[in-house]
Amino acid sequence: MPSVLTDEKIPNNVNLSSDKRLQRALEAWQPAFIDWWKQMGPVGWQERDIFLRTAVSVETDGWAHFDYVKMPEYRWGIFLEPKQEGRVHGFGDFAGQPVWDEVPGEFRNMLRRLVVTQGDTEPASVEQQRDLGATAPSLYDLRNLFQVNVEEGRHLWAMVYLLHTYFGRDGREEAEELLARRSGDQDKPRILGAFNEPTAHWLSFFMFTMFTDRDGKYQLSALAESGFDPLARTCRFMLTEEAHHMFVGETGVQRVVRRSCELMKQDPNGDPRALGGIDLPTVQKYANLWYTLSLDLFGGEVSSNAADAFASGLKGRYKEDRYDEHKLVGTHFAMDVLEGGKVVHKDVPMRNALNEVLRTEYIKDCQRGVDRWNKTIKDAGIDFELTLPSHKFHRQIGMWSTTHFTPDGEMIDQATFNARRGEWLPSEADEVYIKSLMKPCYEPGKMAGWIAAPLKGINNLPAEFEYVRA
Ligand code: BYC
Ligand code: FE
Ligand code: FE
Repeated sequence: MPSVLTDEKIPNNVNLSSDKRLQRALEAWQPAFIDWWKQMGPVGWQERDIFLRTAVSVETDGWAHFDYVKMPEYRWGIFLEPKQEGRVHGFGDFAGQPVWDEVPGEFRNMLRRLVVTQGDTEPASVEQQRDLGATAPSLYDLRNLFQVNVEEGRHLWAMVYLLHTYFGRDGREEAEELLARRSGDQDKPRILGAFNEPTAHWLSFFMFTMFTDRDGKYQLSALAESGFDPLARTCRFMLTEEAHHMFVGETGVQRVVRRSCELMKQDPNGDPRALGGIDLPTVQKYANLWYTLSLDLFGGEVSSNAADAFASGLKGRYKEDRYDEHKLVGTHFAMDVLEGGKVVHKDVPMRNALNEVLRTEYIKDCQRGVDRWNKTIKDAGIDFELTLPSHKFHRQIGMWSTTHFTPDGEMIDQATFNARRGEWLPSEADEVYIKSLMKPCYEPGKMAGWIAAPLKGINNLPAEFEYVRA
């Protein structure tokens, strides 16, 4: 296992200097990445010292180094988990056979598409979040935003490493394209729906990191099972960083909720908006929005792409080890489907149902987070419960996208949906109201009025630490 060479242009644990051609190709991509970062990354703050975590190795204790750094000087590196000798395919048609260190010709296109799709989401999220530095509720939050941003940048590096190393010329072209598409752009949008949606304020940012980064956790976990070993190894390490992104989202919303409860008790009419807070029904609407946009990221309910990716050993299930059976031939998944305009519960061949299987695991994980928000509300003595809407509600991908449902999962016509949309999803007025609250609060230890302080700071530092230096 080569150790990390931090004096190299590109920090890495893949012995990059032993492959001069690859090293040169990546060193040629590096300035393009920095240009993209300066153009499309966080607006402002680029010359400021930010207290950031940098991955410096993959050792469980000690992989992260915390210090002040200017973002453009962040040491984006390439880190793969160590190779496990003798690793075999854990699922699919090749189960039990040795994993691949090179791309098998017959699966090259499918694999490239998976890597490109994964890679595309990383810079997309940075683009979506680029204006948020103007309105952070505290220096603690500002720092967390930038932490997420630089690590999504590193995740882009992880995928570009795979493209350059294993896909030759078209891999290099794809790597350039990853810097050319733009979130929300009419002509060259990012690949997946949610990554073209505006994240115009901090409530959307927290919902995004709660729900959309959590899709990342599940997709990366499925790719971490891959029989293409370099993909598995790189995704495993990406998951280590991902945990913090979801922490930012879950605790961010939790702090909004806590503050909302405090203000409800302070206001004579129990209305947090009267005191500059965010009311819980509005929190619910933003949860509905970002949860459903994120459900779309799992793809169609019945998918031959998913079946092919599993069969060929490229993409497994969440924690494949927990299952007894890894071939999934002749087995079925019982799920709701739309047939002749009606919802019916039926058995679908398992391999074709794997997007839905992964989505089902994701839903359970989201629910655990929502339960923790509800505990905060209950502990405050407020009678209100946040819920996850039905997986059929407000879908834009898959079979449920062809008709309309209430958050309770009841089928309705389009007119009814349109008439009631504002009860369930953020309205223009909600968006205007939330944006009106977004005033920066940049004194160490101070918090904007619409959000509670965090319970503790970063890396055992106090919450009032100067996370971004003036
Ligand atoms: N939007 O067979 P189907 C993260 C397309 S997040 C637009 O149903 P499949 C992160 C699909 O491409 C994790 N198009 O689905 C989070 C296909 O198009 P073509 C990202 C969509 O292929 C926060 C057609 O519909 N990683 O890391 O089984 C911050 C039929 O597709 C969408 C991955 O996604 C959509 N939502 O599944 C930063 C892992 N959904 O080929 C980062 C890699 C589907 O007919 N990607 N389509 O033109 C995959 O595994 C799969 O591509 C998907 C789609 C799960 C996304
Ligand atoms: Fe990521
Ligand atoms: Fe993330």
